[in-house]
Amino acid sequence: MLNNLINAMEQAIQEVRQWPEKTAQVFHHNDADGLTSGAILTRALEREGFKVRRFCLEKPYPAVLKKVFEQEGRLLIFADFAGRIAPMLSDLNKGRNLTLILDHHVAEASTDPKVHNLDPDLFGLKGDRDISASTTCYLFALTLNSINRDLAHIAAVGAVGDGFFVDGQLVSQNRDVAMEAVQQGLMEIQKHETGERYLLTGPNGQIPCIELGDYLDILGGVGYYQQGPDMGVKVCLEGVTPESDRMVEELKAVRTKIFNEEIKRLQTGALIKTAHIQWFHVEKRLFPMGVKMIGAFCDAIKDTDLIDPRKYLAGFQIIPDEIPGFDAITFNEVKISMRVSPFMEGEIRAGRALGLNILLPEATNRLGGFSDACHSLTAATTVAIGKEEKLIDEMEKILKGESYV
Ligand SMILES: [Mn+2]
Repeated sequence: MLNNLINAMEQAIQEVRQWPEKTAQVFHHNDADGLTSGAILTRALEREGFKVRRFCLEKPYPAVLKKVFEQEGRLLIFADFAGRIAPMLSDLNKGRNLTLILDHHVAEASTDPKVHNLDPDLFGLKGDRDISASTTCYLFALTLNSINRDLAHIAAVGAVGDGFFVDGQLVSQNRDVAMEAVQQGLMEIQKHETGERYLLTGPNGQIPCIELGDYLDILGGVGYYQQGPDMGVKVCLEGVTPESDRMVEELKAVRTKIFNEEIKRLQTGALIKTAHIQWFHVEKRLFPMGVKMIGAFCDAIKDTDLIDPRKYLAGFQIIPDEIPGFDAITFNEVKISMRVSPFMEGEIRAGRALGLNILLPEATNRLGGFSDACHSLTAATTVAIGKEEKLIDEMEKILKGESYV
């Protein structure tokens, strides 16, 4: 399993070394796992003499991918997304660019030999348990050159950031990177009653990985349109600085203000309820925070008495027509994020309610929308502006057809 993945990485690396283009374009996600992935790839590729152009994306939007694949002869690397859409990337690429996918979400095989899907999911590993994107990127970096072993602690931060623990601790490849960092004296693992705590050890003392993960999430998510991801990658490679601390504090204040305003709206009638779903629309009011923040806002309210614990929760947000690093892009799309209460979580886990990973992509497909990474308890997709109510209707239709609802 792991051997097959490493073999596939070796093959891809051989092609990378033979490829004439010596600038790597790295497209990575903006959460802690994605930022650590971007940092690991940047450092590892630069060490091999590549010039790295990094682009942080909140999602691999088709409109963005179309632009990316207008190029030819390039070296393109996708990290922490795109595993599932390898067939689509293959269709866009048509053998023209050497493309690598280092994701860990549920994946589909590529159909273009020049698109290497190195998603561990295709090799029998579980991306929501064994291996994060950061650990996948670390394995890639290590396969590239063993000098990159010193990046293990960055991979561990990403793994903790994605929050895939078994009995309170990292497992499999994710745990291996943490143990590697411990051996290098860069990490300490503390046992406690419910599992393990992972502490990064730096020149200025220790930071729990979980805290650093939140810190990176704020830079990448809240600060997405304000160079937060650049600062996040810098923090991964060079550590926390007073400058990054200041940025995080400012971003937190922005988030609190915007969230409080939205909560006020929901308290005064902005939450719409259907048979199984409760939903709201924030239009463009979360800007300049990134569109990941609609999911974060759902998370912030899903356990509160603002919402009905027996219904699915959905929030819509208009996607801004800009992506840092790209020319203007017209999306004309809304993002929907869905979450569930602790009660609904129990129902889904017990198989008595439909998981979001089935419900939302199915309804989105029917409206010609785009699904990327959907999990059973958290999910997000995009549809054209104006189709919001139709999407809710489609989900209701699906739920009414399910015998257990
Ligand atoms: Mn991830």
